[in-house]
Amino acid sequence: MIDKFSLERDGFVVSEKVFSEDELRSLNNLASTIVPYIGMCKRKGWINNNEAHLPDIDWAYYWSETPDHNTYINETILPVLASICDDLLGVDNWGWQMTNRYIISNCQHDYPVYPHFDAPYLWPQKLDVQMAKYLEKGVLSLTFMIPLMEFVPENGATGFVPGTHNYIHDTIDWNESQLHRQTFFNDNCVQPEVPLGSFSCFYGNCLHSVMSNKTDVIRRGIIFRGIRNDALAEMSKFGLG
Ligand SMILES: O=C(O)CCC(=O)C(=O)O
Repeated sequence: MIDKFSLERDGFVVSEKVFSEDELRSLNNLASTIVPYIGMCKRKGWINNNEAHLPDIDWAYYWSETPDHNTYINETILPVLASICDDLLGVDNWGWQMTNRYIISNCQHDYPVYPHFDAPYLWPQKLDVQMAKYLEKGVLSLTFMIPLMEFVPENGATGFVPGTHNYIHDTIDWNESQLHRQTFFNDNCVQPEVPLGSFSCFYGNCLHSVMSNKTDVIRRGIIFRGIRNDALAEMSKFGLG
């Protein structure tokens, strides 16, 4: 890992170049053909999976499903990421979040930030489930973002607030505290560059957000998330994705 940021200290880190740039460019071409699943429309706000396939949506950003049968993903990318999960979450102590393997396409926009935590730290549909408060202490999830083109601040490289993973956050008043969180985020976030061939890895409880893309090129990245087994079991008990 490049040592400008530290997973332990900051909650996120950028890897060295480990993946083939040509393969990632091919994946970017493939990703451009996959229909949106959900996302944020500049004029209409949140668009769910009933409407996302419709043509002419003025997207700020959207998610589409990662292809299941891609050889480079399955035989090269996932094994690299799995070995990191083995190290940090424990061999046989974690699994992939299968319902949330997305390509995020960040279009040209200046939409407000949406700082958030990832599963299993935040369930916007069930805010009373706060696993960080009652499961055994330790890392509950690791999110990986594999850029399909270089991530730089101009095209909306993911924003993070360093060190936020060190706290147990109360999410009950999530909706009411959104404006305060946006201000806090805008005042404190950093946007590490992630070269093509590298990836970012962050704890699910490190506050982060999709950022505005000031270029006219859609910035895509693939997201995978490893989650500790006890949290996966809770998710299945509560019917959470
Ligand atoms: O696209 C990004 O930079 C961040 C995406 C993200 O936070 C998410 O999909 O939950």
